[in-house]
Amino acid sequence: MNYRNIIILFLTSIFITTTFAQECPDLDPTGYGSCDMWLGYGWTGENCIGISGCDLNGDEAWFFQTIEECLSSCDTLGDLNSDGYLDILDIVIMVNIVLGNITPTDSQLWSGDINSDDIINVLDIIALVNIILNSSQEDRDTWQIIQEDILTPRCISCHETGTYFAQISGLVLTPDSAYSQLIDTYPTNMFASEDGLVRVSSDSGMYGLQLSFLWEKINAPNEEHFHSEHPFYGGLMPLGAP
Ligand code: HEC
Ligand SMILES: [Ca+2]
Ligand SMILES: [Ca+2]
Repeated sequence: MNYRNIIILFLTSIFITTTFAQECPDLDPTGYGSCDMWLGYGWTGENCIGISGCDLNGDEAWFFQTIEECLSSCDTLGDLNSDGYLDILDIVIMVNIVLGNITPTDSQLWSGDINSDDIINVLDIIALVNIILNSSQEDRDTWQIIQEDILTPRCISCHETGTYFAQISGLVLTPDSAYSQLIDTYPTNMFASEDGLVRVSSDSGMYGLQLSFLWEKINAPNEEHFHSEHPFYGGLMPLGAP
């Protein structure tokens, strides 16, 4: 897998979602009485934490000796926000960890290290994107998937020739023009353009990602940064979505 295609891969995985069954029940750490007796590590739904109490209430199967044992039994590789789905939200969190914008929790350190080499880096991002893509059993090429699954249903209601929104954004995302309008082109937004961003950079790896305005426009967990540091970059896309 080539680093050069990471952004395209990244885009591809938007709105493709993989579901799986969560293994362990969510324990309530305050639910075992007010004694100080050490019970073990248990899964709370987001993380594995140490739990004390008076007795195990019949939950002995869900308490573990070490945090690693707990994470590997209860957490899911790739599910960084622990919502039971593998999707773009997990990729966005992982990218923000790699960029140093988010300090990962124990659970994220475990679930984000897809290739088990004890660090989270661009290789894990590629691995996660691959897991998500492979699960959807695609035989279309990447750009076709982006166009048919993302741009056409989610974006062209506004970004279509002749609409007012296409006019003010200067961006048309219908199949005949999306690729040529996105890759290595300058944004209409003059603040982003002056900052040296292109819409989607074909530069390699994380550097290309940081140069891409589209990344800024869809990186929802980073919304605060987006609005405070770039007050003139416009709205997050798709505009008006939750
Ligand atoms: C409800 C209408 C609407 C939808 C849906 C929408 N956009 Fe936009 N888009 C706009 C408007 C309006 C602008 C210009 C103002 C701004 O940047 O906020 C814009 C600007 C942009 C820009 C910056 C263009 C530039 O060069 O300055 C990008 C990139 C973008 N949209 C991508 C997308 C993508 C990708 C989607 C689908 C996931 C999408 N938009 C969905 C209305 C929309
Ligand atoms: Ca998830
Ligand atoms: Ca790793």
